[in-house]
Amino acid sequence: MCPNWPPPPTHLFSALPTRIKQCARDAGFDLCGIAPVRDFAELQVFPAWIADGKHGEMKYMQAQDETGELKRTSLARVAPWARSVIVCAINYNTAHPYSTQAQTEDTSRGWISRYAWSQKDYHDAVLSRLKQVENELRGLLDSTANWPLATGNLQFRSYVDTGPLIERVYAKYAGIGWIGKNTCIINQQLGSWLFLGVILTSLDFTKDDLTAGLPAPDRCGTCTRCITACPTQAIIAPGELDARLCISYLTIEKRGDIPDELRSAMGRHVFGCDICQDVCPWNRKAPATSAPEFEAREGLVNPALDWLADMQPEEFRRVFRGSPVRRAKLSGLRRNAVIAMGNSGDNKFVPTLKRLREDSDPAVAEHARWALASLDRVSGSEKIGPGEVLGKGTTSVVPSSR
Ligand code: B12
Ligand code: SF4
Ligand code: SF4
Repeated sequence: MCPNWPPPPTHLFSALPTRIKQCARDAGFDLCGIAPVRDFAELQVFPAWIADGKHGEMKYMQAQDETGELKRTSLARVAPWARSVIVCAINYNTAHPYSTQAQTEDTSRGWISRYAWSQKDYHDAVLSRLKQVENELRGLLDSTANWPLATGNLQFRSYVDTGPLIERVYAKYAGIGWIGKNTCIINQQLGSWLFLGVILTSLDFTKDDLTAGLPAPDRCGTCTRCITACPTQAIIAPGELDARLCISYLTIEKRGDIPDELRSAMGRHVFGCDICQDVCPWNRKAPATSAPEFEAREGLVNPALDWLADMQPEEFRRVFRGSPVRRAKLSGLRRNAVIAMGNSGDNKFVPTLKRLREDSDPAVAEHARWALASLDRVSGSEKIGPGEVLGKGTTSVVPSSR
């Protein structure tokens, strides 16, 4: 807020956090809180995380300001006008089994993570709701008599993922939930199937709203289920993830080759990973969402691996129009499906994989060769080279946590 402008009337200002939370509820959010802009202690570990290369190929995480500092370490530097961050969260859980439950044992099918089944990409679904909150807030302030502050002088900026901030740290200090050992924000009532969205604002609540900046208490206690269940040991310490090892990163962000030593542990995950949330006790009774955009698209819960591995560009565009799965690109999705075939222990995929090892996409071809060798290892004496004898072996090599 411009320092020369008078502050808004006290009665409006003290009521504002409640009004904002009401606007968020009206827009369909399940949770809303307000955090002050601060250089919180959790942000101080970020430079070392980047210096160690734990962000892998996600170059945007390294973005720096003109002084050479990492943008994400200090919102105060990159958005000096911002005083508070309104954090909104929406439940995306749908009533389908978890990846760790027995229903996924059909070895011819893979796993797309829960957040990506949706009818609509969460970036759009959450951003449109944030804009609604922003507009209602502007309207509310505009219509307030006796406060000559045109809302043009107030600043708001809404982000879903793309802002120069680590949303989970602000969510913690807005009271949305605690940062679990799996690094996810967990709410005591709703669990962790939450999307976050933030509105940076020049409104300064720190003096007026005593609840601003109060973190939700950590309720992980002595539990370490997520750390133990992670098939790639990507959670290297409580609250610390090496993204390069995370199946979510490997299947969504990583282009080209997946490191050989990680492929087996990826099981049949073809896009994202839910294991460290599936095993979390706080998700045992997680309620289902009422937002229609997050209902699952047909065919995406436990998708057939041969369907994905053979998908053509036209079908990919049609099936995944407006879906977060587009992020992996067709090449990445087919590569992931081929790895999953290699991990299925199911020899029925051998003919498909033999065809795909000659695929014009080098990533698909290379991983198909690996998958054939992997099936060969699992089926023991059964041969799959030229002149092979195909057996019926179906030993499962999915992660033990499934
Ligand atoms: C890059 C990214 C990823 C990367 C890296 C994830 C990661 N943990 O860093 C990959 C591709 C692996 C990923 C995966 C997923 N992601 Co993601 N991702 C992001 C993104 C864009 C940036 C996150 C980031 O800055 N990471 C950098 C690291 C260093 O930060 P951090 O893990 O948040 O760590 C902080 C805390 O852990 C804190 N901390 C907490 N406890 C402790 C304890 C100690 C001792 C210390 C020192 C520090 C500390 O310190 C860190 C800050 O420096 C955010 C959106 C955003 N702009 O924030 C979404 C976001 C975090 N992702 C989200 C989701 C849904 C997922 C997946 C569930 C998707 C899926 N099913 O596959 C998985 C979850 C995997 C996991 N266990 O984290 C949601 C999380 C919602 C929630 N409930 O928490 C977000 C917020 C997107 C959104 N707008 O809703 N993601
Ligand atoms: S998302 Fe999967 S791979 Fe990544 S930390 Fe969680 S369990 Fe491990
Ligand atoms: S599984 Fe246990 S340790 Fe991991 S986030 Fe959930 S409560 Fe915390």
